[in-house]
Amino acid sequence: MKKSILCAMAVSLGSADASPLPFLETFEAPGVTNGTIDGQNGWVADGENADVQTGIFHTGSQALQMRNTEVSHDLSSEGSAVWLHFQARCEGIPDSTPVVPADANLSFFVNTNLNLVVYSNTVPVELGVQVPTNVWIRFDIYCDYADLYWDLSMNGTNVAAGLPLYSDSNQVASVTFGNGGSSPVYVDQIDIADTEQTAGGLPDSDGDGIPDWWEQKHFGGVTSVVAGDPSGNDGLTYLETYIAGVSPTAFDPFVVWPVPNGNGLNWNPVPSRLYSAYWTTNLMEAFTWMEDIPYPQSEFIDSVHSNETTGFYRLKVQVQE
Ligand SMILES: [Ca+2]
Ligand SMILES: [Ca+2]
Repeated sequence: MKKSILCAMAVSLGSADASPLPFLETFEAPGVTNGTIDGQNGWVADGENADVQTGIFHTGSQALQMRNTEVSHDLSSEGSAVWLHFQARCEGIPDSTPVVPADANLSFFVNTNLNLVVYSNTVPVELGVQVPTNVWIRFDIYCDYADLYWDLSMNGTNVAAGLPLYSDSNQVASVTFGNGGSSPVYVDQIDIADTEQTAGGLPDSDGDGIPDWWEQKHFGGVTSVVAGDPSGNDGLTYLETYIAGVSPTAFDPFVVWPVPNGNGLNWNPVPSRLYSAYWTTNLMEAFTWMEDIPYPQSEFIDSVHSNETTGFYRLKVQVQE
């Protein structure tokens, strides 16, 4: 049976050699070498041609080329959400419609009209979104296993949000890419994580600094909040609650507490955040920068002012880029 799944995330039983998230696949040496991907770096290919090649790539000097094949990789995750992004490139028009496996959580594909088709639960929905050929396209997926929905963006623009998951699994266990046609599909820069990864940028449809996934998760639409408006959390703006990683709807302070001898701070760190510690001896004076502390560190120890009896710390938090 021909399958032309461009991307399907399917759940299967986790295996002993499943890769823990985050999982990054660049298709570069020495991780993988030229030739079939089957058996390299944990990938399993089912079909004719699934090759790492050097002719067409997005980043580095190699990418995966697929024809009449499916490739999958086992994953293991402790998280309740998955952020997936990758680059894909279709060289021709797909000539078949894929069969989505019953254990898939979410699935989308490019149909024979070059339109995107997403699965809303078990129902395929053709979007009015044309997929260009012979050009690299970035796809971003947010999959929420707590609230059982997923979002899809193409080239940074949301094209579907809040779609119910195909099955009620509560963890990702594998990812599958496929192309049932004989015209090549290329894939590169696959990045799958179960914490927010802001380094490559996240889709932000209204450009307000709060990514789509967060607006969708908390307020049911990717452009639902105005970043500078007051949230339901004690006077913080929505943007501030996103950055600090606290509730935007209820009182939920970001708590910083002193280390036992008082010469430093502890806090609960949020993924993809950079914390900066500042000091002043007098609140009438400006604070002086002391140190930057990236996630997952959660402590600042002040070796400069350890002999001083009074002073004030300030902890600044920003999103890592
Ligand atoms: Ca590459
Ligand atoms: Ca936004």
